[in-house]
Amino acid sequence: MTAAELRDLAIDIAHEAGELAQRRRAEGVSIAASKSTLADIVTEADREVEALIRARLNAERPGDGFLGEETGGGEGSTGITWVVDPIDGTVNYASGIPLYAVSIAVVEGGSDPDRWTALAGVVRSPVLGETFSAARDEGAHLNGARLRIAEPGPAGALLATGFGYDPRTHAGDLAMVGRVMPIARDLRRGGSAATDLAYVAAGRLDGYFERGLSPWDFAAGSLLVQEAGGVFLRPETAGVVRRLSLAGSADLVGELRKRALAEG
Ligand code: LIP
Repeated sequence: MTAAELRDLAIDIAHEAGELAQRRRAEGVSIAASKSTLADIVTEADREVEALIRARLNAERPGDGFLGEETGGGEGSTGITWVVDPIDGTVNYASGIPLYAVSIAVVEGGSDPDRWTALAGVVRSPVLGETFSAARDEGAHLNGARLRIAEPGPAGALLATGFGYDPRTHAGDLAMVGRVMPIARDLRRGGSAATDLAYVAAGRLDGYFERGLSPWDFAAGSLLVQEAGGVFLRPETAGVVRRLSLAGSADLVGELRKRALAEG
């Protein structure tokens, strides 16, 4: 399958998965468990949506690998791996805040983000009816319309960020926000990294920065940004476990990197 064909398969599955997530939300959501911390929750819907995605991929692409937030990973035999966050923005979803997304990416070269090549990605926002999609070298689109990143205006950059589930990391993350704010016109914290990255690709946000994302949070959104003419970067810093993710124009990402990583 070509990258465009993989993208179109991901779109079809993301739409079905998004409809299931919406139905379960309307029926009432139950917390299934906490993961890394009390704040890091998983709902029964997260698990059910990931199972649906996995079943569809097993049927359509039986030899491919899979890396999902809720069920982990498995290497395939084709060199192709699907990287899935069934409901990105889980806390929003569980709280009834309609900003959540199904994120599905397909990569080649294994499931290490530092080594893979992303072939296609989809971020589906079911409540808003928005499908952000990209295929390598085919551009990024929102419901079929071509996307292009934005450059910050004279008032500064409209930025988004997020905070980890571990309260012990909040002080450091807030200090990083303080170092970045002098170049910002304002800051958004939407609660879904995949959506934030899709909004950078769409030019709704100028830039994004966050520490500690998981591969499934950024796998699709990073390709959207790149195919919309932007840069997605995860600088490696010795001894740093919660790596920084950056997205935006090349100039803005360079400035964000300098400020975010400065010792404060
Ligand atoms: C979430 C991200 C969010 C981040 C949260 C969490 P989840 O993903 O989308 O931006 O700040 O810590 O990682 O857990 O909802 O799939």
